[in-house]
Amino acid sequence: MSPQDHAALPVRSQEVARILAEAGVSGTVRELTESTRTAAEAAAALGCEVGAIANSLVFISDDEPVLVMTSGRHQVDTTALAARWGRGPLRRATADQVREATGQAIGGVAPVGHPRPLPTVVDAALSDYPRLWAAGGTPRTLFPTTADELLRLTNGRRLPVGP
Ligand code: 5CA
Repeated sequence: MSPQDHAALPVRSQEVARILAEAGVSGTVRELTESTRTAAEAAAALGCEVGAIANSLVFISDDEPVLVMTSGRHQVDTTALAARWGRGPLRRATADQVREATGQAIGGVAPVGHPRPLPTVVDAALSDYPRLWAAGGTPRTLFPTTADELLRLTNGRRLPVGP
């Protein structure tokens, strides 16, 4: 995607696209006409399995925001994940906390592009899919990626997060 194409994206997504390009990621951020605010909507818009949608879920743990890249096929078992991760309890962030931690709105939170890097887990279930889609900074933008790429981009840890 050329810089001109980036300029056509919403400003939050331009920042995500810039970081992906800098990291040598080949997949580009695209804006859909349909809402991709939830995993189900994103999967329907793309015609992919809901499990291949990588949701960027923000939790508060030990008084700091953390990111859990979660397959759309299941929910996070917060008790089990906190134990595996060696952290205090995980509580779902409020909309305001999500905005503060990421600079992005719920439904469009990307794995990157945040004011400060967040401690991150990448759901082991995401490794079941050869191609994933993650949000690109707004509720209508997505980019194609893989579990290994998400681990690299976020400096994250691969852990099971589901029940
Ligand atoms: N664009 C899609 C697919 S990539 C997406 O961003 N999905 S998501 O799961 O990462 O973002 C929606 C999530 O935001 C929901 O799963 C829900 O966990 C969370 N959410 C929705 N409303 C609120 C709220 N009021 N406070 C905190 N979290 C919320």
